[in-house]
Amino acid sequence: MKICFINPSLRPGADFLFLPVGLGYVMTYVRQFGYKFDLLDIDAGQYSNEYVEKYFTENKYDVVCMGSIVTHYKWIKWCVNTIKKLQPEAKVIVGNSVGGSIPEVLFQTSKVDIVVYGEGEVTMKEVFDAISQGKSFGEIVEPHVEIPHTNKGYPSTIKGNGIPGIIYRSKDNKIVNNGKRKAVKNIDDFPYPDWDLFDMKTYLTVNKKLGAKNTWKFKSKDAVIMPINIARGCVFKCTFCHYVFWHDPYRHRSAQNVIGEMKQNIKKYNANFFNFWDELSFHKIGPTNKFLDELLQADLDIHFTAAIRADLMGKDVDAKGNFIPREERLNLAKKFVKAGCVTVGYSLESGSDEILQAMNKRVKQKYFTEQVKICKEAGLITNTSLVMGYPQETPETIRETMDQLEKLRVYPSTGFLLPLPETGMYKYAIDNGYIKDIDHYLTQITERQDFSLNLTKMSQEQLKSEVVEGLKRLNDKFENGLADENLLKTGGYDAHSKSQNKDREKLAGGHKLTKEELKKKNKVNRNENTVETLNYATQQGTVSR
Ligand code: B12
Ligand code: SF4
Repeated sequence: MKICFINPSLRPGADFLFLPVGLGYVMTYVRQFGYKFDLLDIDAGQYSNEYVEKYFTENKYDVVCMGSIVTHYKWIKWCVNTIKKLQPEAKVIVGNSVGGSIPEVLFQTSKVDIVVYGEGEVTMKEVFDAISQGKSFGEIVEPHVEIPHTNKGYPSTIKGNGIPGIIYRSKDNKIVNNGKRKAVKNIDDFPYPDWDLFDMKTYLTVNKKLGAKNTWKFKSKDAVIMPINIARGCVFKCTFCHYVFWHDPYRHRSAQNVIGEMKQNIKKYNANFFNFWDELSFHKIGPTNKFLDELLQADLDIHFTAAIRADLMGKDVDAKGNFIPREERLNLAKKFVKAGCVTVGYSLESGSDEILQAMNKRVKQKYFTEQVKICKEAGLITNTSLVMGYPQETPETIRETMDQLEKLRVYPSTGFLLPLPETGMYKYAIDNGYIKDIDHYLTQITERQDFSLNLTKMSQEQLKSEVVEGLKRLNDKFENGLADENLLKTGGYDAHSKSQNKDREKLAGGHKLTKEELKKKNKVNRNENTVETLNYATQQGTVSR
């Protein structure tokens, strides 16, 4: 059986290249069972659509697999249909949220054969087994049961029994939904992604050019950055958020397992900077302390970044109502720094408690304030984002949010509400007529810095200008020197930390740039894929959502 995996390019032309962790896991997992495959790495190769078309004209496969974030729908649809036009007999499989969160749509607008819902490793192995052994994917449940969904106007999938975690096109063109697969309990059981499957020379060289900011163990330019996934899913369900492990329990790898993977990548690739690519790397103070103790004991001499929430160190009671003294929370922040943590990402999202409640964020803005203060005291940089434009948003709530950031001297990664499939806000937008043509909507969404829908009572222009004015105020106050067009898309320039910890700059051996130099540095590259894209509010070496 000839198999090809495709790694699409979410941000063609971007300065950074991110190793695709999910794909790495899936490929490494299936290889254990003897499956061999080719990889068409469009991101690393920066291949054009013409190249892809030529590639599939010249190379024939039995199975072609790809996955991406749902914002890449337009390209995935094109790619699936191109392959099916050139090789109608090949089975085309789509995973990640561009498959699992919109199967009703993708099956109508493309000729996709199988969509993988949720965690991909075991499902893919079972699908490969079935295809290679000529077995069926399952049976339709009789009488037909339609699975409810929010994608109004698109036919429902029909309940099936068979390989869990897939939705497939049957021989008579029925779209059969085998339901969700139970997530793997212990994610330590997965083999570490084998990065030798990718062109590591390219990945490491591209990222090396830019280095990482705020390192103190080594010079920023000497950073060798690699991603690692230490936890899957999240304990919460915010109404603007979606991730593929949405229906799975929150699972954390053991510290020893994570350290094992780090050691391997330190040895193989000289990695010294790890991005914890999780929805939520650390959730509770006790287990976080334990994890960091083990990391410290391993003495790896590395830097890392992690995803947390404002309540980890900003809330003084635990879930059972027990008081957590400030000192204990400050000690945790100090331990993060001692273990090599450069920044922690946790989001204010909004400075209005009413909006935070509408988001089901289950944090209050006062936790954020407290946590920023604690992190500053410990020397830990805050990387935060905003979601602007909930239906409750007004000029006052925007000012309230910016006022809070101004007081705390934190420059945010700002995005507009981007209702993504399977989220509460997507349902709201469809039910209230904001999204009328789903295919069109999905085709034009990309980055959250680019406006998608206005759900507020303000005009779109007012909403945008209130947000931009607020950012301009912060930019001037903090002397970040961002040009107007970079207030939202900060160009990878480290505006978050710049205003927070000037000492780090000295440690890293940098010099203070003049406003003119900064403006030059902050040139925006546009993603060719759409009109205005790229999340430029990311700190160099880290990602931000
Ligand atoms: C790294 C990352 C990025 C990187 C992607 C780089 C890359 N090549 O992977 C970058 C920085 C480009 C990025 C951008 C964005 N991101 Co992002 N990102 C992440 C992050 C932090 C880690 C992804 C990861 O490695 N996960 C770990 C692996 C194990 O999980 P996984 O990728 O889901 O893979 C599993 C399954 O999806 C499936 N699978 C994956 N690939 C494949 C392929 C096949 C063939 C199959 C069968 C299965 C399969 O199996 C895997 C293993 O179980 C996640 C948070 C998270 N932890 O997922 C957010 C996340 C994926 N991003 C998100 C968002 C919203 C965005 C942006 C839209 C944000 C923005 N700025 O506007 C942009 C998209 C930009 C665009 N142009 O379209 C959301 C996704 C929302 C959604 N509905 O899908 C997430 C979940 C964060 C969140 N909770 O909001 N992101
Ligand atoms: S926004 Fe953060 S806290 Fe909320 S559900 Fe998503 S990952 Fe979890």
